[in-house]
Amino acid sequence: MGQTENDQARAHGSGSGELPPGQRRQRGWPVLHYGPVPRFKPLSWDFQVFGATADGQKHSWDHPRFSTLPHTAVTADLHCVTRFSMLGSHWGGVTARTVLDLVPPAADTTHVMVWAEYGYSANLRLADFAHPSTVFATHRNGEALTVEHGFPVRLVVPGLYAWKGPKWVRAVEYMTADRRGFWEERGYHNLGDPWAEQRYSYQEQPGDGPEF
Ligand SMILES: Nc1nc2c(c(=O)[nH]1)N[C@H]1C(S)=C(S)[C@@H](COP(=O)(O)O)O[C@H]1N2
Ligand SMILES: [Mo]
Repeated sequence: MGQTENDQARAHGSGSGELPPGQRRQRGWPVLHYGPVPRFKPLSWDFQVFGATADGQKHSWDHPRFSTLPHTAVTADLHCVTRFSMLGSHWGGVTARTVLDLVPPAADTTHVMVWAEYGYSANLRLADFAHPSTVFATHRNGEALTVEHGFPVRLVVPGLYAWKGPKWVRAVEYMTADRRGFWEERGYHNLGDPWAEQRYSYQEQPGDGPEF
């Protein structure tokens, strides 16, 4: 019996250590992002969950309280759409599942938007967000993230291209319909599965994403 697409995504999502098509292995960890590196302001920093929450309320954690949330370790690869992949990192942080448990979404939630400093955003299907290895990482290989790599918190979504993982995360928005994030509005694929080489929006099939 063949694997379903979902089983495959799950297997890859947990950090298979394999190279997706069209990718090459990168040793070391490049820094890549659009715009400036934000300065961390501990007093005003918060992590918000808003939109279609089950109780209709916005929730937020300040930095000391966010730091007390349960931590999990996840082994996962990072695949940049510019074709480098960094295989086999150990990420430490708060899983998306923990966030979903602490702030349950309304029953009709289908997607989330993850928001970062300066308005960077990435949209995800709820199922991809809820994958057990999707993690709001604070550490890699036992060390706190540097500011260039997203300190204090960056998202890692192992089964998708790395642009789906905002650095400097500040909020999660629960959504009852899909909406394009920063790169998804600028010509990148709405779904971004590296195993299917979903790089650009012109490759989208009907149903892969909302109209522009
Ligand atoms: N806030 C923010 N997060 C971002 C980006 C960005 O431009 N801004 N770029 C994404 C892209 S395209 C990649 S490949 C990874 C790179 O992460 P790194 O610099 O830690 O290697 O960050 C992702 N997260
Ligand atoms: Mo990237």
